[in-house]
Amino acid sequence: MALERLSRGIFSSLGFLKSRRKINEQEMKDMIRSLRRALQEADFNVRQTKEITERLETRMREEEPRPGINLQTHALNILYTELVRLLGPSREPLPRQTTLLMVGLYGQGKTTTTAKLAEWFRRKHGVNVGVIEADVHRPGAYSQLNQLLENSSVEVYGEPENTNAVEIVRNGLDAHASADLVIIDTAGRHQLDEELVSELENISRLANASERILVIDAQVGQAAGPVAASFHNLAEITGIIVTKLDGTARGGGALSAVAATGSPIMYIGVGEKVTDLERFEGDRFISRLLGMGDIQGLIDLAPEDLDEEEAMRLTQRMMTGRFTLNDMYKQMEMMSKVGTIDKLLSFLPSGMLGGMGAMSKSQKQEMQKNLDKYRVIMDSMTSNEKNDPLQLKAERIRRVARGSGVREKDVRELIAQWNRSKKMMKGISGNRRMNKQFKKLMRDDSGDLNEFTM
Ligand SMILES: Nc1nc2c(ncn2[C@@H]2O[C@H](COP(=O)(O)OP(=O)(O)OP(=O)(O)O)[C@@H](O)[C@H]2O)c(=O)[nH]1
Ligand SMILES: [Mg+2]
Repeated sequence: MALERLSRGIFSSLGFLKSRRKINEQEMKDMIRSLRRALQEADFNVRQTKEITERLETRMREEEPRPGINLQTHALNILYTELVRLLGPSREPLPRQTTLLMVGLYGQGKTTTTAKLAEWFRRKHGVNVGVIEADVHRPGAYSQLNQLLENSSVEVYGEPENTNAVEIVRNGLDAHASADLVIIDTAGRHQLDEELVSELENISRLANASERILVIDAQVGQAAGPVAASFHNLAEITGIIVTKLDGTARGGGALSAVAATGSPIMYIGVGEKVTDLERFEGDRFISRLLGMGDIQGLIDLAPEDLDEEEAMRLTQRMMTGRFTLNDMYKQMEMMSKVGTIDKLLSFLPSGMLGGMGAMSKSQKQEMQKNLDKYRVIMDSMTSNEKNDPLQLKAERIRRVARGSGVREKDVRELIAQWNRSKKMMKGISGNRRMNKQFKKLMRDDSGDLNEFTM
């Protein structure tokens, strides 16, 4: 799998930078050359490869690494931000007066994703969704779509006996005239052959869809760029959905699809069920694509004033399951120094901290608010109490609440949160993969970089 090689390629290109603060001209040249190869092998197109390596070189020449940060980490952080930038911001289709045309090659997940999107808009936006099955080539496409949506109120339009896709779309649009959102599933092929091209052109012209969405399997790799380019020529793609990201593929080829169409990735498919659809988040995608040291990233992201030793000590305590309210407090302080939780979370593997990385934006904002509140409450506690919050009985809880100007419920909530975090930390320390990664991190400079992937 080409993508699995990316992280290995990057780490071997940058490996020599570990424990270095300076490099010479020749080393820079060699590094860029080897990085270029790694990116190309991992499905990046020539233009992207050139752009990324040039930006890296420029920034490495212009930007001094922060004190205490070695050049490798510096370079990795630059690469990370450049890749996120390359992906661009994501967006969602509007939930009203919208027609989505789903296109893509054979077996990429169009029909499944049509059902997923229909359910997504019905559930999340409460709108009236209708779907049209316009695939007249795959036998059983209509019943497949019906089956996927059998427990949903989404209306499925299809004419399983009709072989004229354009006609079906015309009738379907009439049938769904009152729907807020209509999604049209089309036929796939191994290749974009002439028949499919003219059929798609006709459907596209008739439907005058507001969004033309390319569905692309995460495993396609190198082919993603050219495939996306040809569909773009045909139907002017406005958005991309990458499917099967629950598998082993990391989906780097999708970056070429972004480049070829100039359109954002909107969602990702993470399973076969109708609910297995997620909003696309570029930063998490890149972390996953690079498969690189998340804990390391978390620590290195902190500004100079963050005590690295303290961060290490904390992480170590987290990993051993010893975790007092004081530790949580420090962890929170650290978070606030790092800046937004968002940034911090993007560096955590999604299993860590109970899948906090998968929280929605509003959940994250909620958490940020809680942090401020918790901090005030903890200021009213003795350090003994912070070491063992379970000693706080009703009377003390009342006084702490009064002392910090919050409700008793808030104090109890803080204790409950600590209890949950503590349990999670225990879970993490019991997770062998995380533990292994952590031990490598602690070994510091002697560790073998190539093994640093998750
Ligand atoms: N694991 C996983 N499987 C998926 C995902 N999306 C689709 N699939 C599976 O991929 C296979 C093909 O999906 P379809 O939705 O039939 O693909 P299609 O593009 O409509 O295929 P054609 O109509 O034959 O061109 C099915 O077995 C799906 O269950 C995903 O996100 N994750
Ligand atoms: Mg299909």
